[in-house]
Amino acid sequence: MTAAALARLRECLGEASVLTDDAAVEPYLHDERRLYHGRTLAVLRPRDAAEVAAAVRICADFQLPMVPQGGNTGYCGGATPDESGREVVISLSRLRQIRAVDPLGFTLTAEAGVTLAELQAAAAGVARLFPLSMGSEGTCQLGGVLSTNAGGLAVLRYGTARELVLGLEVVLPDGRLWEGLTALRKDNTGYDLKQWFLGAEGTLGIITAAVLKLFPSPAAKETAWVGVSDLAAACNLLSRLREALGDNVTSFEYLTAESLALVAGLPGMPAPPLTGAPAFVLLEVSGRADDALREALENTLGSALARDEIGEVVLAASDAQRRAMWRLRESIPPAEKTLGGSIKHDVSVPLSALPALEAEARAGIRQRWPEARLSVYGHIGDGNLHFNVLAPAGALAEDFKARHGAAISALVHGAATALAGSFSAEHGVGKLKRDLLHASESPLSIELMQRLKQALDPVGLMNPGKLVG
Ligand code: 2HG
Ligand code: ZN
Repeated sequence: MTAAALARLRECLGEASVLTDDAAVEPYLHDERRLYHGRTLAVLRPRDAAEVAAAVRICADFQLPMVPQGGNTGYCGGATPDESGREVVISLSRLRQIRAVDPLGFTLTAEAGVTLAELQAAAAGVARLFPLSMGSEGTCQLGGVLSTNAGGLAVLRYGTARELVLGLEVVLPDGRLWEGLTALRKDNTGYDLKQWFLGAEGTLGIITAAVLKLFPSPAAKETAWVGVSDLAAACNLLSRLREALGDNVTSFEYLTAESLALVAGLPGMPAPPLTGAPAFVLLEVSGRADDALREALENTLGSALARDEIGEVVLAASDAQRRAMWRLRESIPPAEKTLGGSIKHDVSVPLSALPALEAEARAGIRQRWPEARLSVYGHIGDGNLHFNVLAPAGALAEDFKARHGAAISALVHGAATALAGSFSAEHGVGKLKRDLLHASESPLSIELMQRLKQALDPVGLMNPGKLVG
């Protein structure tokens, strides 16, 4: 039966688009963090939406479970097949067309396999901005970005991936193509169907293309690196900045000296613009050339300094210095990785509760694991903290994670829950946080999710074992 399925897939997609050779399928079998390693019946590499639809129809006919995969940069194992060897991986990386760019309508229509950096470049080519931005932008792909409702570094101003979508094209679990590629900004005609698939991690269908919102390209940008005593001081600065500069505040990242020290261990890193404070804010404001951003920023930072609310400040004097600041921030996850990885937490709470969250989690860790190293940073403007815990210096990372990971995560997630927070602000659920989802959401929320899943994928073939599937 599987031989017959493979024969049909080869006939439909062509030999070269159906990989079964061990070496060829290997890169598709594990996730970015190497938390999971699966097996697969075959990796399919369709070239367009019609081929995706045809492949899904064949898999549905043979009742083969399917795992959609994009750039494979996710953190929760949402795109990795299980160990049964029955699941078929459907790679979207050959859906590479930018189908349309409309500078007048401020939209861009692109296929699932286009990388985030390519989308940004296509928008910049017509003097527009596609604002989603994150460390993995060179390799992460649109389909995955939308399926995980990715966040990143400019959510404060522009929102998460979900908020940047006008229309979607989706292959449903039975192989039908839902053509929802509208570019309308107003369309009040019933349920907003595209929302079902955004952040659904490929459990309800496969996104093959999207119409995205573009924005005016900011002519001016100012970036600053500010020393702060703690997270409360950072939150206070954010509030002052927003009062003074409103929506010009584009990014507001918090990073502790602990995280910066990890980055310093990577080869070729620029020196931090300033050190000596317990924590730092990396902030960016952007707008029109005549917005007098620099002056407004200098005034706001100047009065905060005068009131002793912040420490030293460095304003980026060149684009090179600005890029160096961002490089330091974006190098925190790779720095953790070179040390054997961390026990990661991607928690969010209402912004005003952020200092309490950090204090609570720190105190708990210090009490039970006084030697553990911390790497705490995050997207403060979004109330989102990455509270990561590393093995004590000299200890074996794998061993520490295996022995203490569950208890440490229970502590950090417990602190977030007690403050009405979320255990997954931007990284999604996948396989990794499936149990947490069931434990944290109300029975009614889980029931509603399961009903939606049942309605769209009654046989349960689409990305099983992820989210509520
Ligand atoms: C970031 O903010 C990413 O850099 C990764 O969300 C966070 O690795 C992490 O814990
Ligand atoms: Zn993040």
